[in-house]
Amino acid sequence: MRVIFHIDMNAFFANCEIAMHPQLKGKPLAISHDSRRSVVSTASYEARAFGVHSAMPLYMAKKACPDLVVVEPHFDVYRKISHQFMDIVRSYSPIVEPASIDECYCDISHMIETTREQPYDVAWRMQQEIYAKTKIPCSIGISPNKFLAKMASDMKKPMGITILTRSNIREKMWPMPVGEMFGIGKKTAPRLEEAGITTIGDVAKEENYQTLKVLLGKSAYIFQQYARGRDNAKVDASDHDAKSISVSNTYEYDLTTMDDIELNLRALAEDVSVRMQASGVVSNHISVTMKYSIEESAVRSMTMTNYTQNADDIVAYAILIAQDHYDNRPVRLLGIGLDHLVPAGKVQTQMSFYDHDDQSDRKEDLDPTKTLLHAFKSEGLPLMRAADLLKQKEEA
Ligand code: TTP
Ligand code: MG
Ligand code: MG
Repeated sequence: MRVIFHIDMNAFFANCEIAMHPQLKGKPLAISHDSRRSVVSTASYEARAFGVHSAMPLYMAKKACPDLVVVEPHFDVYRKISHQFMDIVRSYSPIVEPASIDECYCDISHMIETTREQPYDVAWRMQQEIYAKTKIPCSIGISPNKFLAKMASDMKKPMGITILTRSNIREKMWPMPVGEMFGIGKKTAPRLEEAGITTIGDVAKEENYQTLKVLLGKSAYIFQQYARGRDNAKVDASDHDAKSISVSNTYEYDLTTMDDIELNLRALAEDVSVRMQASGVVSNHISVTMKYSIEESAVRSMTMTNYTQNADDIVAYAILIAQDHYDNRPVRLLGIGLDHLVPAGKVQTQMSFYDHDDQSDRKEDLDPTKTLLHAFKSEGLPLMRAADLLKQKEEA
């Protein structure tokens, strides 16, 4: 039987800030721009006790928690800690698949076979080592497959370790609301509930496959398999065959300022970059999705001047596209996609625009879009407005 871990850092951005500034420990924190219309990226568990959570408008968070301490995000720090975290996990088993900036899957089957150590003991050691070296607590799910491991890591936080297998899913997973099933979106959950499928157990036990098919479409079969504790997907760190990688986030509250859109694009760019690095791929073609309502969304794409997997480059282009496209309507979903993926070794990637600068003088709050525009100029490239680039490059 396989042994898969899913490891997810607890309140990641908030705990990174605490690691940098220990005086913040124990305080109710929200990581966000401190402007009236901003949206919270994440909250410390002290702030969550007041109901503050990711994607909540900051003014509501402040109302819920008057002593809230608002901290500006520092993505450079998060990225560094993310790398450190993944390297620690890789020292246990090389089969590691980063899933976002703060989480990864790790297949430790081989290690368990050779050392005969109990999976729980390995998880405990790993968690202690991650905490000792990064100062960030994490939770670990231990399961025979990726889906159950992902569900398990979310069950006990912070510093939780949860074993979830087909022999205990009845007690541990089936009673959970269907909306907490990984992969079920915020719009799908209410539709399932209306049809009487309110728990994960209901998905597992539904005998009328057509009912699920109507609600979940092509994914009905796979979701029922998941709910029954079955998932054959491999932990795969080097998916060279993928043609594209994309990430998106649906926001509970619409994003209403360019500042917030930029902040959230940055978070998405970090995630997509982590995944591209893990797969060893680069791309020169980026798209940004902005969704305004159920019916209305726009996807705009452009070709980048070089192949990259670098988060700063990706976010710079994403912002360029978004700035050009944004027309002040509230945005409910943002997505970034990279396609034309090729193995990193196959193309000559230019240095990141940022590598032109001496890293030691680099300011953390460097504006990526300005840097990109500067790079266009300094490389002698014609400086075009994003609109013009879009007209040229946009795909039919
Ligand atoms: P998560 O792992 O979803 O959340 P978390 O680590 O803050 O909390 P938990 O302990 O429940 O795992 O996301 C990782 C980071 O990604 C999070 O710290 C901030 C960022 N993020 C956003 O910027 N916007 C969002 O809407 C979410 C969900 C996360
Ligand atoms: Mg997390
Ligand atoms: Mg996570």
